[in-house]
Amino acid sequence: MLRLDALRAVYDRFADCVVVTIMGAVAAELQSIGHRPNFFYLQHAMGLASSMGLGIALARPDRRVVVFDGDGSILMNLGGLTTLARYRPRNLVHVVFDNESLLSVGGFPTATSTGSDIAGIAAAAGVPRTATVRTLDEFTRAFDEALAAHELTTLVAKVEAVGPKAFVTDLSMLENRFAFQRYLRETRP
Ligand SMILES: Cc1ncc(C[n+]2csc(CCOP(=O)(O)OP(=O)(O)O)c2C)c(N)n1
Repeated sequence: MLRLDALRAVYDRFADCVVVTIMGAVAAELQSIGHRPNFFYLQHAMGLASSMGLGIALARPDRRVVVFDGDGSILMNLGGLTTLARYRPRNLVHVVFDNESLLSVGGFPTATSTGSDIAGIAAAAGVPRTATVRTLDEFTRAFDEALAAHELTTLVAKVEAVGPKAFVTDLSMLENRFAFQRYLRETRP
């Protein structure tokens, strides 16, 4: 499965959600499909997209929050899974695109390439719904079920270690930061 195809398959669901991604390849791929004001691309702070998603989910129980994480990123913040599980926001869907690689910085293999199981780690941390999917159909079904489940979910999607040609986009980090904050403020109930 290609991550870009997975994002395309569920892109129309994002209209009602708040979306947070890690930096690099996935951010550029989502922007290539189409940026929206409810999307935030967390630059530089590797590993912390799920923590930011947790904060937004707790502060905004009226919105579903989707985080697009990477295997290298979540492996840098495994304690974040225990905090997710402790607060267990029902409106958070945590997707980990697992390409077994630090793709955005050259493709060095991560621990999932030697057998570490992120869905297993998340379940052991106490995340109530976890799954690993390998095909586009499985991903689409599991993502929709997670959105409908109203329960914290970590969904690991095994994807090929393939990304866009360039990771730099014309949306600057600061512009995204201010516009996203404004979006959250203006949509507050
Ligand atoms: C604390 C920290 N260490 C290293 C980096 C450099 N860095 C940026 S993206 C990245 C790889 C991310 O890997 P993964 O989460 O698996 O996503 P992928 O690039 O494979 O899509 C690294 C190491 C960083 N931004 N911050």
